[in-house]
Amino acid sequence: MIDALAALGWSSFEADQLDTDDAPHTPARISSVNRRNVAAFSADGPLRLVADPGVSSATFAVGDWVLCDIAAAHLVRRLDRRSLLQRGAEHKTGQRQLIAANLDILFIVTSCNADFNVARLERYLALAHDADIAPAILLTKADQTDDAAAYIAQAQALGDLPVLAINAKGADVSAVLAPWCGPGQTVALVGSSGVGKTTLANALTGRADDTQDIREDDARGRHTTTKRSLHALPTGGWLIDTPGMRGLAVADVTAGIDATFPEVSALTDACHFRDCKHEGEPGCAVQAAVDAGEIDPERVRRYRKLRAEDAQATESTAAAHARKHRTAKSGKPPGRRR
Ligand SMILES: Nc1nc2c(ncn2[C@@H]2O[C@H](COP(=O)(O)OP(=O)(O)OP(=O)(O)O)[C@@H](O)[C@H]2O)c(=O)[nH]1
Ligand SMILES: [Mg+2]
Repeated sequence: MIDALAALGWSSFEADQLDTDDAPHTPARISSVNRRNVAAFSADGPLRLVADPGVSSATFAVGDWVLCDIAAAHLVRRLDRRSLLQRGAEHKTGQRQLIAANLDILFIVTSCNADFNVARLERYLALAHDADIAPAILLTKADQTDDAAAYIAQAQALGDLPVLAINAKGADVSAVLAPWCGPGQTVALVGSSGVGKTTLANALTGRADDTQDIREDDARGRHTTTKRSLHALPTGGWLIDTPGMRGLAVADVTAGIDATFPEVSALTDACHFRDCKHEGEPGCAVQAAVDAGEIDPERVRRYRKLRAEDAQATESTAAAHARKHRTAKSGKPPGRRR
């Protein structure tokens, strides 16, 4: 039983959360989240589980560990997460969107074509760093460019992390990615639609999930994958495929942004003003480093932009929470005004 759970990625982190009341319940790992139920794997195989009424499916993420009552197909409770990848709310609902839980590695996928965008990669890196998930950048479609080296160099400039240029349809892809896919490891593929996430997932899992050609004119994908899903890898790890993401808002990931731009964030303590925005204030250490040619002004510009967006989103999330709290206290249904 323990071995079968370990094969699902169960570790002492989860085991330590169990107490005697949990004895009748079975651990399971969520493999997909549906509107009314969740699919999961227990040590004995796949299950469908329903949570208590009033507990929204949106509070669960693919990769979550839960305890369940198998006979009743009931999801009893979720265990704490080792890590959680989430992105900022797109419609100012104050609710962040859960992407995947209990990840060890984040494969940030982009292609050696018009999809490649340094600012977007930095957003993914900020989310990964904030969640303490080790990122790696996969540059697909290396077989369709004469200049993979230029893409590799730009990606490698983003930090000390693995950068791999690959042909997702090539025969050697599983062997190249095997070091990140071993027993106990959970890895997720994220990136825009059409970059080859499912092509990679199929190569790694041996499945044959749908993939689709991208548009010729702008290299954009067609949003083929519509659900996040967890799959076993023959190498002993677990892989989460995700739908292509359009927007990637940041919210409440200040530490992640600082970790993504270490050469900039390391200087900010030396600025004269504690709340320096690095926009030309006197005594700004960041500006001084730019003037001395020590750091890249474009990186500073993108750092400032992300920090500003993060601060604004964090503020509006806090305001939305406060509103909800007030509504709950007053007993009035949300959204109704008299
Ligand atoms: N030549 C080549 N084609 C690739 C490579 N990776 C993916 N493709 C092709 O790109 C297209 C899109 O691949 P998908 O795997 O569907 O992309 P996706 O990222 O899963 O897209 P969504 O599900 O929409 O998010 C398919 O036609 C793939 O065959 C690659 O490395 N080289
Ligand atoms: Mg896909």
